[in-house]
Amino acid sequence: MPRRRAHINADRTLGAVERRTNISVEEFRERYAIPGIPVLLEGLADDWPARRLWTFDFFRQNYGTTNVTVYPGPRKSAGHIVKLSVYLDYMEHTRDAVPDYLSRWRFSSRFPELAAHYQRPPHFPCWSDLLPRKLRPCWKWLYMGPPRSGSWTHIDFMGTAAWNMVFVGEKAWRFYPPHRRSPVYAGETNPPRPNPDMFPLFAEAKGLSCVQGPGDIVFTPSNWRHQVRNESCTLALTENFINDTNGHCLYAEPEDARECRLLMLLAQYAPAGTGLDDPRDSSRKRLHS
Ligand SMILES: O=C(O)CCC(=O)C(=O)O
Ligand SMILES: [Fe+2]
Repeated sequence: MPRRRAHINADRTLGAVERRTNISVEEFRERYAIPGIPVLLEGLADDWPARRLWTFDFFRQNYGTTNVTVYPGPRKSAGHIVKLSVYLDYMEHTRDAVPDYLSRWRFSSRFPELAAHYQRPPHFPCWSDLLPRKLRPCWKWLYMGPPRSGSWTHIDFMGTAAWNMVFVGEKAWRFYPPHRRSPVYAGETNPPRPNPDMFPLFAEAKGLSCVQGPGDIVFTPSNWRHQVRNESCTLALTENFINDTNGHCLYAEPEDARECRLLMLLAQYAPAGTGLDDPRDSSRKRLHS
């Protein structure tokens, strides 16, 4: 098998995301989580039952009649509902330039057995675990998509960080560091080919890239803009988290009532001294570009 590409060579301004094998919790925390540096982690999920069980056939056979919402193109847009088996057929055959994407499938409340097929690595503790069970947000999603599907440049919600694990296929990631006046224009640009007249600074946008394959976990730190493109038919899991390494990134401008309630809950249940005492304190703002 050819050696996986380390990163996307076409972008001269993108360096390679570091690739680490069997990293300890302590080293991950000191070198990547606290400073907020993306990293690709190998070997953290080798013993999950999901590594062996989760294939497209497995989902077709066991969940094919389930309704899922798929989204046309990588922009946030209204989705439409289809049976999972119908989407998998589409995924395997489509030649669409901008294909429909099964993204953000909240599988775990309806199918808790799936969540039992893996165990979150101890590298990513989350304050949401401290909330009473029935108030806990469910920050777990499955993604399935054909080549050319993916997610446009964005920052994850509420200042959370994320880890993402691929089971089948390959994802190409581009990361751009937090920056008040970001040359990726608040994610308006769609790398790799934004219009230079509209986005003149983009050519200088420095960042990191990597290609993630089965068994690799990608860590996205809080406030890093990132873009993801599926290179082949891809099946992946993502979870977001907030803990003492990135709690200072939780922003004080909730976008809706649900986020507001969640911030209040975290302020109530997260450990003392986290800086979350008053989520309404507007001095703690999210980074804007
Ligand atoms: O795999 C993807 O398309 C996007 C993953 C991601 O960035 C997210 O869930 O926020
Ligand atoms: Fe994301």
